[in-house]
Parts: sequence; C-alpha cells; structure tokens
Amino acid sequence: MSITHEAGIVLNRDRLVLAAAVADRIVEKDDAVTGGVPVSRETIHGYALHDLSKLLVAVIADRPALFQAYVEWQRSVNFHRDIPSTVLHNRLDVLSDVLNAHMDEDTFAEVAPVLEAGRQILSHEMTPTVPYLTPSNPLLSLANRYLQLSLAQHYDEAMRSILRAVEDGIPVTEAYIRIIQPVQQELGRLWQMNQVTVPQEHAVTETSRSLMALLRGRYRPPSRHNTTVLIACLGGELHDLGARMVSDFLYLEGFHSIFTGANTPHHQIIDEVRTSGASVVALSTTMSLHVHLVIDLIDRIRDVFGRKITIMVGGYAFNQHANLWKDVGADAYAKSADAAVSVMQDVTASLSA
Ligand code: B12
Repeated sequence: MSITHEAGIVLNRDRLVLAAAVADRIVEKDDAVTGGVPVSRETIHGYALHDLSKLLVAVIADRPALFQAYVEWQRSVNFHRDIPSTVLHNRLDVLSDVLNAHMDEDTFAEVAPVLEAGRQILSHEMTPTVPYLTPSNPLLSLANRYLQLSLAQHYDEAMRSILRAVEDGIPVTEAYIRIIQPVQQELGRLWQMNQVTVPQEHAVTETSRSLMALLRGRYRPPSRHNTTVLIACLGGELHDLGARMVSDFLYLEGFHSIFTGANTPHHQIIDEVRTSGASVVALSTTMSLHVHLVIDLIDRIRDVFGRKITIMVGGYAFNQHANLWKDVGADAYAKSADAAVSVMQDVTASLSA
C-alpha cells in the first residue's frame, strides 16, 4: 500500500500548514474552543498535528476505526484531566472546517466520513480502560510488587525482587511477558487516567529497561540460527522497549538480532540491511501516526531488495487493529515477543527449504 488517495497526499504534504491553521483558529476563538483552560498555541499546534497524523493513517488505510480509536483515547485522556468534553468536540469541528477550506470538494469527500466517524464516537458512552494486571496472570503478585516498588522509587529492590524470582526458577521469558510487559502496559493506563506522572512513568520504564539488560546478561544463548534479523523503530517513534523485548527473545533463541532502537532513519535501515546481510527486517510501531512511515519503508525495501527480505511488523499500533499489518504490505506480524519467535522459526524454515 502506498499513499494514493488524493486526501492522503494532501494531508501528508500539508500537515504543518494545516496544523498551523487549526492552531490559529483555536487561538482566535480562545475560550470557546479551549473550554477556558489556558493552552499555548504551540501545544494546540502539537495536538492538531497529532490529530492530522491519525487522520492520515485512517484515510490511507481506509479504516475510520483507526481515527475513532484515537478520538476515544484522546477523550479519555481529557476526561481524566477534567478538560471539558467541548474542547475535543470543538477541535474536531475546527479541523473539519480547515480541511474543507483547504481541499477541493472531491478530496474533502474522502476525509469527511472519517472525521464524522470520529465525531460520532463522542456521542457514545465512554469506554472505560481495562486493567492489564489481572488475576489470570500467574505472576500477578510479583508484577504488582514490582510496579509498587518502582513507583515508590525503590528501583533496586524492585529489580532484585524479579532477579530473585528468576533465580528461584521463573523463566526469563516469563519475567518479560508476565511481569515487565503488563507492568508497562498498566503504567500507560495509569498515566492515561492521570494517576501517575510522566516522571514516574519514565522512571519505571528505565527500571524495566535495566532489569531487561540484567536478565538478558545472565544467559548465553545457543548459537543455532544463521538468520540475521534487524529490529528497528522508525521516524519519531520513541517506544522501543517492546522492540527490544522482541530482539532479546530472538537472541535468547539463538537468532542473530541487531537492535537499532528508537528513531532509526529510513535510509540507514536500508544501508544496514545491505551491510549486515539481514534476511528479516522487523519493524516496531507503537504510535499509529508512524504507520505511514512503515508503508514508505516497506516500499523502499521492496524497490531495493525485491522479495529477498522478509518484513515482519508488530507493536501496539498493529495490536490495536487486526489486519493492519496486511494493509501496510508486510509479510508477517506477531502480537508479542514470544509469538515473534514462532514466526521467525517459520520464516527460517521456509528460507532454508
Ligand atoms: C513507556 C512509554 C513511553 C516512553 C517510551 C520509552 C521507551 N524507550 O520505550 C515515552 C516516555 C518515550 C513515551 C512517549 C509517548 N507516549 Co507512551 N507509552 C509508554 C507505555 C507506558 C509503555 C510502553 C511499553 O514499554 N510497553 C511494553 C511493551 C513490552 O509492549 P509493546 O510495546 O506493545 O511490545 C510488545 C508487542 O507489541 C510486540 N512488538 C513490539 N514491537 C514489535 C515489533 C515486531 C516486528 C513484532 C513482531 C512484535 C513487536 O512484542 C512486544 C513484547 O511482547 C505505553 C503503554 C502501553 N500500553 O504500551 C504508553 C503509550 C504507548 N504511550 C502513549 C502516548 C500517547 C505517548 C506520547 C504521545 C505521550 C506524549 N503526550 O508525549 C509520547 C509519544 C512519543 C513518540 N513520539 O513515540 C499512549 C499511546 C496511545 C495511543 N492511542 O496511541 C500509550 C498507550 C499510553 C496510554 N495508555 O495512553 N511513552
């Protein structure tokens, strides 16, 4: 899939101008749109850019549900911060007006139903967030303790509690999937609900990152596979912990995994594939606003290497929307790090067949 819809082209090309126009209109309208909450033009510009990026992805993937999910999330964030519901309502109205004025009739007709689907969400009852630490998790009490200790700034004690459990026999992979992963997800939910601050969220995440390094360092994986996999997050994507988890799982299984982390530039990925001899490229995307970058990169990889490279995608954005991985043109997708190992085993088997 590439950006073919005229609306997608305009949204992509004119994003900055459109966001500026939205911000100007909102600043002009002042209280009527910000609900009396003092917000800087720069902040509004950032929100508008976010709205436009989400709209772009929904338009090019022909999936209004992507925009709806975003509106629902934004609504929940605002609700938990006592921001009046009119703020989001009005922002969507202004966005619609600005796009209508900027686009010709046919182009706007491609965007209007997606915007409308987003608006409709606001007339439904809000969906409550669902906890990630639940009794179905056999390591629930360890996970809860790890989260509470980290939030209370007892970072070393938090890590030690998990390292001890691993010494006592819990597999490293279980510690990743049943403790670190749901703790991180719950942390996000608590942030969304305004129950933890951004510094708390950063500090817990740093603890998880250190813990993963300690866990991984304890194991010497078997040297079993010749397959090299390159794992990266694109563009402005800063969420790299999940990708790192995938890389660690593949490493523990004996794959040669090259993890380039957050924010990796496109052309460098192409160069790295060439020099490393990677036969699999694994792309991680959390924010759906970066999905169009995945589409771009897949097109470029196909142009340069044809079908020789297997492209696997994953991450929060793909987990939220079934089959989005197919829309972007990937060969494979896995929901989690353990599932990524199975997919890689299948890929390796088919490469050597
Ligand atoms: C930590 C965190 C951050 C950190 C990231 C640090 C880091 N180095 O990763 C920082 C502070 C940078 C951050 C920033 C932001 N964040 Co944040 N963040 C999170 C949080 C709390 C945890 C992420 C995490 O560690 N998850 C745990 C891992 C293990 O899960 P995972 O990423 O899904 O990975 C697994 C699978 O998806 C899969 N997988 C992942 N990659 C791949 C790749 C392949 C190829 C395969 C096969 C599989 C696969 O395997 C992994 C392991 O099983 C999430 C909450 C959440 N639910 O994830 C929010 C969350 C993702 N963030 C969110 C937001 C909004 C933001 C910001 C926009 C906030 C802001 N206002 O600035 C920025 C955007 C930054 C950017 N440009 O990318 C929202 C996104 C909401 C949405 N609807 O899109 C979330 C969901 C929080 C929330 N509940 O509101 N964030």
